[in-house]
Amino acid sequence: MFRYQHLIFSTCCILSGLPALLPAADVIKPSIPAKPNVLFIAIDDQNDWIGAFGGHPLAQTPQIDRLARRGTAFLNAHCQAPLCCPSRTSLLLGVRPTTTGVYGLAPSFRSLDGWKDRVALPQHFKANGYRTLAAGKIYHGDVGGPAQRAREFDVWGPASTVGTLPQKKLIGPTPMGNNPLIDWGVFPHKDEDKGDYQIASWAVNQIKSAPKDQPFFLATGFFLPHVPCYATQRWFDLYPDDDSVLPLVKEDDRNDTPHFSWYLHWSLPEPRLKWVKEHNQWRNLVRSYLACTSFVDSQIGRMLNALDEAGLSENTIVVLWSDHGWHLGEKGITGKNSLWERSTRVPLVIAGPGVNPGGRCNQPAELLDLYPTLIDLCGLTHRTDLEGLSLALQLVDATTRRDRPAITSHNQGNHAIRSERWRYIRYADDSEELYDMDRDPHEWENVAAKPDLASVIADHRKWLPKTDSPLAKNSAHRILTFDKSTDEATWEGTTIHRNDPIPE
Ligand SMILES: [Ca+2]
Ligand SMILES: [Ca+2]
Repeated sequence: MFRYQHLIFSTCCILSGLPALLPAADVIKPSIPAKPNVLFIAIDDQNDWIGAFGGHPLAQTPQIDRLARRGTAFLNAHCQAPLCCPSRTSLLLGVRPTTTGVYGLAPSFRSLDGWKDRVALPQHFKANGYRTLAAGKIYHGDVGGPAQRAREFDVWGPASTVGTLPQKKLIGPTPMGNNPLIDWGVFPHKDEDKGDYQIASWAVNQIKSAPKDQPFFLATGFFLPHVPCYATQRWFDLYPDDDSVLPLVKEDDRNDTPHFSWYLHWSLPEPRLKWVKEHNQWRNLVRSYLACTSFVDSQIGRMLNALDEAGLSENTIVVLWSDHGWHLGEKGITGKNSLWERSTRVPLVIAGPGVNPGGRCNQPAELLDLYPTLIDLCGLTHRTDLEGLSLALQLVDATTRRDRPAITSHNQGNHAIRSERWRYIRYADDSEELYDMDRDPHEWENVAAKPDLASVIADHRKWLPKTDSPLAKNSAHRILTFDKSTDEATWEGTTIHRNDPIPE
């Protein structure tokens, strides 16, 4: 009974525009500042190999874990697209990729009629009296010229860079184009010369010198552990030089996944597991990725310390998220661009005034939810054109049910539906996968063909996006289309026939 009344009360307050967390004053801190600051932390290509998220037993992320203790960790949070540009576009606009048609690394939504003037999340903060600042990668790519940049954020800090580079690739040439970004390992350089260190330094200075009479929305986008995963020895040595660092993989795992599942990452610079094993690079890649994760964690710690030292922690909402996950051998691949857990699950933590400390939410959550959630937490003007659901209730009581599963799309017609227990995948050629995440957390056994699970599939199919837009104008890079009438797919402009060998 209590729960029911509580939900009714909370929902009414949110709908009426009252401070969203007011009704739960008995379980949260009593004073929520009218306009709390926001520290908005994005990590690029960071999967769930974070201590508090349990994706890797050896991951060392003491700073993010500290933040998770102070706030609520969303343990079943997923991106809306397993790729930078569509994921970030969705989060920043508050609408799904299946609404905008932005599925690839291009176009920028600011080049599209219908979206070029849409008020993005940082602009909504600005319109509500906030000073907005950004450093590193928040948007994917350029938003436009100086005039457009000034419209997106008030203050721009350093751009996203790797920083110091080795003189040549450390791992040698890689298949599918020998892309210069596909590299990893240790070489002598200084942490201070890395792009992410400089972004944190800039953010620390902004926190220390923040005007007292205006709230801030400070967005920091970290580059690592995006490839190239270069680390100094100090971070590399946190992880053992033996096979205990490797993720669990099943050798014949793709035998029961549809052939179409390969089309989603048909030909990419990221090497297959077969290549990294044959070239003795698997352990090196995994250690490098983990080392970069720990390095970025420490930079986040510097910003959290700055908030403490400036006396702003009690008055600042901290949001930490990644744009999508990354495979390191699972399902035979490295990289993103899949609809499985390792690619869609992201770390998501929200901490600060009004948030129940130590909350652990297992309800499905979407990065799409951040826009309406921050509107509630910060008392911004409400909007009726957002497709996410506010997580305000889960921030008070992490067990509060969220009926909608998390939905991830990769190009038109390919979708994953992640509920509390199940992952259902439907590809454009109507092939399917179903995983029981309670019994099979590695997604090793596709049970879609089991007759007794037909009702589970039917329940999940209901959530397939009703709007499934075709490609936005000038879509490019990692673009897949499928023609049912010919049974032919097109990847990056090249036709794939059913019997074509899977590229290695
Ligand atoms: Ca990314
Ligand atoms: Ca399998």
